Amino acid sequence: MSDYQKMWQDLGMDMEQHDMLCQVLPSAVGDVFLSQENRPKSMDFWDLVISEVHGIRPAELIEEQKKGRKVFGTFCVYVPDEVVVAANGIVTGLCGGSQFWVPGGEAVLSKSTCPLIKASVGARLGKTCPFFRIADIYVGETTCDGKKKAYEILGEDVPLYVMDVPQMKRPQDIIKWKDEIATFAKKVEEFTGNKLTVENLNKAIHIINEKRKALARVYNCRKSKCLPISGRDALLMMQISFFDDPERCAKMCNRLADELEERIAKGISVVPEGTKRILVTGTPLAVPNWKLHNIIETSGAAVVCEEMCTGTRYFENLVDETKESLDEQFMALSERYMKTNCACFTPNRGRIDDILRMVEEYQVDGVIDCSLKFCCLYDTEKRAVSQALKAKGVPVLSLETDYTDTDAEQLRTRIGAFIEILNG
Ligand code: BJ8
Repeated sequence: MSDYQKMWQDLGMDMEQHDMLCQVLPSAVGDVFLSQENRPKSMDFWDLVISEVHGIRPAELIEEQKKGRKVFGTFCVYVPDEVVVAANGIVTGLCGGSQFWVPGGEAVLSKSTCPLIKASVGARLGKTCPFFRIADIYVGETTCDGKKKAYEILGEDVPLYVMDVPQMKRPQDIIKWKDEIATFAKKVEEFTGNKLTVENLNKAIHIINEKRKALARVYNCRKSKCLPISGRDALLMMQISFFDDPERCAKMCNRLADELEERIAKGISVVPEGTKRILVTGTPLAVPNWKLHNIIETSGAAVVCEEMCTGTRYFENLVDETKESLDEQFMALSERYMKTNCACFTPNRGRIDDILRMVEEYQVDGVIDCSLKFCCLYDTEKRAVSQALKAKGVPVLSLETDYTDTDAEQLRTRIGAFIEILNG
């Protein structure tokens, strides 16, 4: 990543610390991804992006900023990208997935905060992530308490806007979220200097829907008994989709889906017949958090689906493209986003129904429900998830982990034993 030294310096990054971070990435990419056999050729795009994750896309974002476009950094799949895209803005995900950033977050947050939040704050304060340096504004949201408080710190020296996410899904909550989207749209107009119109919002809705459809095509291929892509590769594609230009993302995912469909037709699988199929559910897996998938897939099973925000919650459900006024469009956005089943809602029966449906659709043999340490929302829902799965006779393993490697052997033992049971 040496070609980007000047860009990182200009961004005011801590070069010494950043060098240390960059040193660990190539070996992690090699170990987790490049060591796999029989990968789809179309993964070359994501291999390139991840190998220069702090270079290629940040350089593009800076070029776009020079043309006057604004970059919005987000932390949650509830923030409607469509509104930003309609105003010619750019959205980039900012959630931190590396242990490298956790101590920096711990310096200012309660230790009993989840690693995703600690890493995100550490990445900002430690000046070691270009995306945090580039974003012109951060968009937070009132999902979990940890995030709410972290935004107060994140917003100390960068513009920050927080969207107030409802806690329930009653009809009045859908209207409340619609109003919240309309208020956000005003902020986006003011910040970008561009007005939202029915036309540009419809175009943006279409762009993001096409991205969702392309991601869904890849996931549909994972439903096949002949498994054409590993869980690790699908996860990498998904993680990078949070940073990429949405139209290129759709193009690349469709290119991958073409190849996967062809593989299925030819009977090309990445795993031997009879390999146990795992659905992973729980908290999101931000880049470069590949620990769980790597352990599962190097223990003899295959991940075929993620019921996560870095998974099905990101692309399921489309926004109605037929609306003819901004008010109707905001309502259509609200209706789609409020179908996302995050554990911050009460009650959250929809997530259980999603998991049971996906077990069928993806021909799943067992479920691994994994939450990040100190995420009490997903940790508490484990009980309901496990009860519902057991009632249907689906084996389930509940786990908790963080970003360190200290529990890797213990996880490997528990996951290995679970797979052994599945193998009967
Ligand atoms: S819609 S899952 S992206 S909030 S793991 S930070 S919940 S303590 S990430 Fe999330 Fe939006 Fe929900 Fe999805 Fe808090 Fe839990 Fe940490 Fe979490």
